[in-house]
Amino acid sequence: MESLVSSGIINSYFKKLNDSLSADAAVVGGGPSGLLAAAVIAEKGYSVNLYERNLAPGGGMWGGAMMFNKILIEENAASIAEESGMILTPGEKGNFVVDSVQGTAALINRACCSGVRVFNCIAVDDLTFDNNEEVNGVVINWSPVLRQKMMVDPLMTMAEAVLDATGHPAEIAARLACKNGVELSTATGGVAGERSLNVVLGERNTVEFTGEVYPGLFVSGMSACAVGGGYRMGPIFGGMLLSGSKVADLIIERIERKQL
Ligand code: 48H
Repeated sequence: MESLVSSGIINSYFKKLNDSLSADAAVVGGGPSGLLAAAVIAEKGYSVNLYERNLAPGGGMWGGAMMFNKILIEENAASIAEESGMILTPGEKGNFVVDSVQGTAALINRACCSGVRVFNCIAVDDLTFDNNEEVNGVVINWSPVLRQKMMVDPLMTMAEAVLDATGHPAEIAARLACKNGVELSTATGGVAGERSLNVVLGERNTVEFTGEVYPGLFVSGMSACAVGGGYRMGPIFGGMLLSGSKVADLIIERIERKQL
């Protein structure tokens, strides 16, 4: 029995890993925007790998605000939240309140049930390039290996589209720009940097700056805000869902173009 337990896990994990070596989309970061984008792309029948550095996906949504575990969702994102299985309670001025633990669990569940291959405890450390012209994959390693700075080489998995959904640090877009000296399609040609807090502008900026910043590399959520130079917005999450939904459509368009 003991060896059956081990072989059950090893065989199914390695099958998942092997199947993931070439995917339609690779999502870096399992916060709300990455989880939603991954789910929507997978629901259209495309293969999606999602890499999350931490043990649990969910990013900054679990903790609500200052660990008061409630978040706000605006009216214009309520239908996405509901479709994702979140329980919405009417709040003030058309906004809704969601229990952050229930809301985060619902998004993770939607992604898993739609067939997204979720790899937790794995971080994306770099990107792969096709002739320095487009991003076409990710370089991955175990998070503990990277945290311990162990000298262990990574593995690579290929994808038609890569999404930087790494939140405030916009790690992947920043790495692409700084390691390769390439220009991103932003006002500054690089990662412009996040601005201070303004709820209305921050929510608007998040969606506005969501998109393809280099051929094959897309940004969503706080990463889009940081790359485009947008405001932060505090514990309100409608913009993250709208951004995830927008970037999913853009990535699907790219996948369909590449597959013609
Ligand atoms: C693998 C990685 C890597 C890597 C990071 O920050 P997130 O929750 O992302 P978003 O943008 O979907 O949501 C932002 C929201 O949570 C938030 O912070 C808000 C609304 N802030 C407003 C404010 O004013 O502060 O999640 C990003 C995820 C995390 O789980 C990271 O662990 C993960 O990405 N991650 N995973 N490889 N290189 N870098």
